[in-house]
Amino acid sequence: EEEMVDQYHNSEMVRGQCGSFHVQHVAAPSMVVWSVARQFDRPDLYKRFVRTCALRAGDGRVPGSVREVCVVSGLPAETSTERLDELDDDRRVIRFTIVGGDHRLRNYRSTTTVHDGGSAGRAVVVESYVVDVPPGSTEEETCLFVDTIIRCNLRSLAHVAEKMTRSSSNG
Ligand code: A8S
Repeated sequence: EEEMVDQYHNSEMVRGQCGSFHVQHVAAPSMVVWSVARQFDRPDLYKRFVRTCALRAGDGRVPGSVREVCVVSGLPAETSTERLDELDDDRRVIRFTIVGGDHRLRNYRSTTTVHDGGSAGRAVVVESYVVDVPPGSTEEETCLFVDTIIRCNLRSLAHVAEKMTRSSSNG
């Protein structure tokens, strides 16, 4: 039964994995939010834990592009190797998989979508992920860790897009 429910609600999650999703409202046009979120080679535009990022394969737009991210000190990791799975400018979808690095997030896959927010100049961002629960950790610990990072990233994305919108309308 549990398996059927899991399968029904999240067809991509298998045993030993956990995942969640977050919704962020933004006071900026979805086009502006997407212009930031779509830049696979520039996660540092809004991800505050990213110190540097370099492309290792592809151009950052073609699926299979690979980026190597170095994160700020004080985290339980230094680097992460991440592959672009999909970048769709029409549907405003970006998906990537973490394929390496000195951290514990094995098989981390995330999907971020940007939507119109219902009224003019407003957007909604949805980010979901699935990741293996590392040996010796619980689902709760794993999700708490990832959720904290994602909430931080989404708030920062909102701030960046809102700031871009204010500065372009104020001249
Ligand atoms: C993202 C999402 C995550 C990034 C995690 C979850 C990470 O960059 C950080 C700390 C870690 O221990 C793992 O969209 C890793 O970037 C901030 C280095 C992968």
